[in-house]
Amino acid sequence: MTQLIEPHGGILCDLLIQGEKLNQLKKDSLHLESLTLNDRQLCDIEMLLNGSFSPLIGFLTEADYNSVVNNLHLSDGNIWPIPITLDVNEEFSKSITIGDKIVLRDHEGVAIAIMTVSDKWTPDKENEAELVYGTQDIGHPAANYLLNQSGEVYLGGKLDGLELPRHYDYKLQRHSPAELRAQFKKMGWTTIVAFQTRNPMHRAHKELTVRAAREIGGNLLIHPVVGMTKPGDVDHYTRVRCYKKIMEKFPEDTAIMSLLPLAMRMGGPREALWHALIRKNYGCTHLIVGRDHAGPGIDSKGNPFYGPYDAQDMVNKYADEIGVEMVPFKLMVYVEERAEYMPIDEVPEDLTKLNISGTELRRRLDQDLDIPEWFSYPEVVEELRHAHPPKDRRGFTVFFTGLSGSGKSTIANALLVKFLEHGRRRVTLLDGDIVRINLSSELGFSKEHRNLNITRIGFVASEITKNGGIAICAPIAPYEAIRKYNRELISKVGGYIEVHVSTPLETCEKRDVKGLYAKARKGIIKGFTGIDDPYEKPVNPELSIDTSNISQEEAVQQVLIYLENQGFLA
Ligand code: PPS
Repeated sequence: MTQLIEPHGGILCDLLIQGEKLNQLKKDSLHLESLTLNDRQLCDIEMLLNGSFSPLIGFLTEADYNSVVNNLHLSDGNIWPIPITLDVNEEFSKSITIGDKIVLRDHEGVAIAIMTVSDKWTPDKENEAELVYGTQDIGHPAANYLLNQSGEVYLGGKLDGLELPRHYDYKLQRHSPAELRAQFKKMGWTTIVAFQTRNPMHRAHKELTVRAAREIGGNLLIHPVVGMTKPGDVDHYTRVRCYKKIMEKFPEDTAIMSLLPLAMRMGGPREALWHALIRKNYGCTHLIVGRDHAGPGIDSKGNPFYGPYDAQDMVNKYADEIGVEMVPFKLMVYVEERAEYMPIDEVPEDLTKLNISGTELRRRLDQDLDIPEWFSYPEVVEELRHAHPPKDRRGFTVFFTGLSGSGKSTIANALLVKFLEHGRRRVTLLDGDIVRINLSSELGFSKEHRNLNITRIGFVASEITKNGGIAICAPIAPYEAIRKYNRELISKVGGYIEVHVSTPLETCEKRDVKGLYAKARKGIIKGFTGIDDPYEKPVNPELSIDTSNISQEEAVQQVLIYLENQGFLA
């Protein structure tokens, strides 16, 4: 490890090994036990290796972990609020003995670092969730990771970096702390305020960052997180395109942008402190801390996880130790009569304050409504409209489920024809029979095979939906759990409409178009849905259609009316 000591920013660790030693370590790594890091661990290791997490020199040891969780400090007394731990499953942990070296790899198998394991322990995760995030509610992304996704055992130890995780996007906008410090030095910047963000920036953000820079008489670092943010956030590609447009609005040579590969925890007060330490490592002297900084919103009971100013209070409390000053964020509002932005607390009573919330912005994008120029720049809005087209141009899946002979395929085919007639949308039909020929020809009708069949349909439908198309699916899909899995997968990328074709078994059996019910009754076909294999009724379908007494046209009409009412059709 090398250490760089600069006038501000303090000690910077660089864990990347160079020269002959690197070649030797790469050779050694071939014979070591390997661990493939998950997305969050990859973000963490990049921040460790490039010095963003200085003074850490590896994943926390047990003593440091306990000290961080309980006291917000490492065992040597340095302030550090968030546990940076390497969680592994029990089986892997059993193959590791203290003193072992293991090689940590990315998803493609590239060796990123060698870790010398000095500690191995089973953490009390509930305690960690309570003390670090103040909650065990799994609506909190970090508590959820901790309690539901992370491995049972933590490994601690120092790292020898072989190479940084690779990025292929926005390479010129990514900097290590040392690179950014060097850049500041080259430009002669000595007082720098960082703006942390995980959202697109609009005029209010530009005004507030310019004010912050003016207040401290310094320059500005726009420092967006492009590692992991809150699930459901605008993707980082879209955000970076927006940030690039915003950067053109700052007075020349006053502000730069750099992308931060941090995996946020949404940890409110502790996270704000962490953000400050990270920015110090990047050579900043100040950090803007807003209302509810890094807050994850509300818990499952509808209460906010943190108070609006808890983060500011926490940064204030440790102001002497962190080496970075806070610039408290004032909510900026547009004052109509003055045609300018002002901090909300400075606006005279009789003037009109305007603001557009995130929810309202999404509604306007959904419905292709006006987004006023006082709120955002047309170039930024154009990027957002491109990434978030109005609902009637977004992809969606109509997922029919029901017994054999219930009429799913008939309605699905008729719906397909309606879209083709209209001719403005790309549409794919994934009927049960079509899928069983083309995607799932080797599968039978055991529970395992049916679930595999349905997840394949869900995967294809999610890809179609993600790319703005319409997927119409019509398998029996008899089990609720797997339907739920598909719903969650597809809802992340577009619309999802489950249609239960609820025609009763007696009617389906009477129809017996393929003669399969008769065979099932005689025991010639085994495990037939509705006869000797269950059909679990959908718990909360968007629509239920019983085709016993209605025509095919009427059934399709019901689906089209629903889609129209929900804004899916132009
Ligand atoms: S599943 O359960 O969703 O994977 O089924 P799916 O892919 O939709 O396939 C259902 C069609 O296969 C025929 N078939 C059976 N259905 C149910 N149970 C058993 N054991 C079975 N064996 C064959 C049946 O014709 C179904 O077609 P549809 O179009 O639904 O009538």
